[in-house]
Amino acid sequence: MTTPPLRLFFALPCPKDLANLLYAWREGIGADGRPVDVANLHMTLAFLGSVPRGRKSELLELGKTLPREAFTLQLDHLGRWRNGILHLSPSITPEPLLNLVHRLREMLVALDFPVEQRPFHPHLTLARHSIRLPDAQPSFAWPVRKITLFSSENSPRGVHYRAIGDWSLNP
Ligand code: 2AM
Repeated sequence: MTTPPLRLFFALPCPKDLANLLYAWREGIGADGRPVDVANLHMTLAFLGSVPRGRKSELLELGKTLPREAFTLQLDHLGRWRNGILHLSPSITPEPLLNLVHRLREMLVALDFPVEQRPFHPHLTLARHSIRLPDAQPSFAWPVRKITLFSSENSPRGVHYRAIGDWSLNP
């Protein structure tokens, strides 16, 4: 029997305190759609999709060479895309985040991993299948101190994101 591939993505994991705040805020504004679990809140940097297990070590090595400059994200915009993704985003994308994503994409290409061609739109998904944009003005500061390689796994309780690699950023 062959071992199934992993479903991987690099992301910024939302710190627990902020995730709890966002969860409560989302409830308070009466957001519709299917909420993302509080433990799953994150910002995707690069989605890899299906990856053979044997290639995991390449990604763990790649993680070690990523830029390590810490930054703060000001989540000051609530938006909804036509695909039903209700999200928070920063109206200004910090330079270190742009550098990080640029470098990550560059290294993934060099290793022959599939890479998103579209421009990077930093966002934290709050809910999926949303049909209504609540009228609300967010203002959350997210001190970004960690990059994580996640494996997206299905369990009887829904999708679970398991951290398989973590790299800390230097303030
Ligand atoms: P999101 O960043 O808009 O929330 C794990 O599936 C994460 O990777 C999700 O957060 C998801 O969307 C993001 N992602 C990006 N491209 C994806 C794709 N083609 N399929 C599934 N998830 C994708």
